[in-house]
Amino acid sequence: MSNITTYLAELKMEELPQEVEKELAAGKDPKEILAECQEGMVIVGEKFANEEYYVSDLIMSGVLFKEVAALLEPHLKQGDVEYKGKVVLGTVENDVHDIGKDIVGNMLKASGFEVVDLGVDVPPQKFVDALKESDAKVLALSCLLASCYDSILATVNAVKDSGLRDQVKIVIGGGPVDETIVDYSGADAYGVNAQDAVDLCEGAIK
Ligand code: B12
Repeated sequence: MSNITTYLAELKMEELPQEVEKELAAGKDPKEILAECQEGMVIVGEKFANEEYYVSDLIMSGVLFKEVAALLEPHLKQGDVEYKGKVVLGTVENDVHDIGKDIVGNMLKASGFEVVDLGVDVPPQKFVDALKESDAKVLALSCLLASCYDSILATVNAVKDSGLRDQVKIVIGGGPVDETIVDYSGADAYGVNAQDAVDLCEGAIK
């Protein structure tokens, strides 16, 4: 296991940012660091599920990850990129996880997308209103909780009811989301990381 994964899994508030700075200075790919942090977060989640960690530790892992994401962000920028179009992004209703969503948003922006980020716990109608207002052709939904699959379904249905479904591609992602949730909700595709999100959004606007 990498130092970064271990430090995040063990919530090392001082060692982790120092290690990230050190590895960036040594020329390590920031996307690799991001992937190692995500691995660390999975371990935090497992420790929480095993009752070794508490909600306070989840909160701490969130603070720590955001600190690392801020260190990585300038390194993820890709210079001058071609404008690719608009994406409406948000975490679905009843879910307040925003770390993955923010990383997806930053990567989309770095790749040339204009991102309308609606935040967390977003009701279906708010997504629809934003699609109408922005004329975006892609809707990206983040969902970390199995209890919120119905929020994905409700959002897809709200887009259908608004008459926009034919013009808008809906991509989903976040920890537990997979092909079965695509089938369940009627979304178009899912991705497992922020690079997938970029690839899916690029595919959707073609
Ligand atoms: C940090 C954390 C929290 C923090 C969140 C802080 C924040 N600002 O986001 C806090 C403390 C708020 C929290 C609360 C809760 N949490 Co929580 N949390 C986590 C933890 C440890 C890490 C999540 C994370 O940030 N990962 C790192 C990011 C980078 O990864 P990611 O979100 O998956 O995003 C990546 C990809 O999935 C993808 N992606 C994400 N979105 C999208 C969208 C698209 C379109 C695409 C293509 C890709 C994509 O790209 C991202 C970058 O690579 C996870 C463990 C885990 N395995 O995920 C549990 C976890 C998600 N939480 C869990 C639970 C149960 C809860 C609580 C119910 C706990 C409680 N009893 O109160 C509450 C729910 C609150 C709510 N209503 O939302 C469970 C969910 C179980 C389940 N399957 O339903 C998990 C899995 C822990 C566990 N193993 O039990 N949590």
